[in-house]
Amino acid sequence: MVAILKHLIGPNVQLHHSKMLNMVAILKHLIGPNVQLHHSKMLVKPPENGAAFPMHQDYPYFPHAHHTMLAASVHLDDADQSNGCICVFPGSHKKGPLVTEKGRNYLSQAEYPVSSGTPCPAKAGDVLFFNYLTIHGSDPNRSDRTRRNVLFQYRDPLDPMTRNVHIDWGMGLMVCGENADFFRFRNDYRIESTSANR
Ligand SMILES: O=C(O)CCC(=O)C(=O)O
Repeated sequence: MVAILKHLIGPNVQLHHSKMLNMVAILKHLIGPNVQLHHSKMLVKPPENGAAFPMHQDYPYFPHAHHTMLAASVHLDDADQSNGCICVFPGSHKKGPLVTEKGRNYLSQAEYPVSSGTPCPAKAGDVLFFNYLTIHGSDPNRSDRTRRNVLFQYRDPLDPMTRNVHIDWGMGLMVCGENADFFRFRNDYRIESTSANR
């Protein structure tokens, strides 16, 4: 992670390293003593046409039994409403998993328009944490500034997935603590043969 941030932001690795230690402390506070990476991804909203994310919960993409999963969205650029910062419904994780639009993982846009969410403006380097049941989304980027985030999803290693979906290479890396299930539960990383990869 330090190497990626160094490449994207600049050479001040010492600063990022101390931020990483803070990040582990926050993850322990939110999840518990054992924290495991589920996956990471980078989001880039280019100027003027970066697409919107309709409001959704991350739960249906990778459902787990105990809902310990949370996102840590590391901002690489300043984000505000004009370049499509993340908007949330505070406290919505308490609603539990919600019904989604038919055949999609988004929530009803009539019931949950992005415009009724609470914007979370952030500076480059800020990290926004939210549970995977928190309703969130973002507007398009209407500015002339790129909006980039790296989004990490973390969980308690003893929180089992309830459907075998969203398997990523590298998932399962321990951030801190221990994985008492290491020998009992192993993800199946096989990529199924489809007409596309045959
Ligand atoms: O960063 C954003 O604008 C939202 C990303 C998001 O909701 C997601 O990846 O689940």
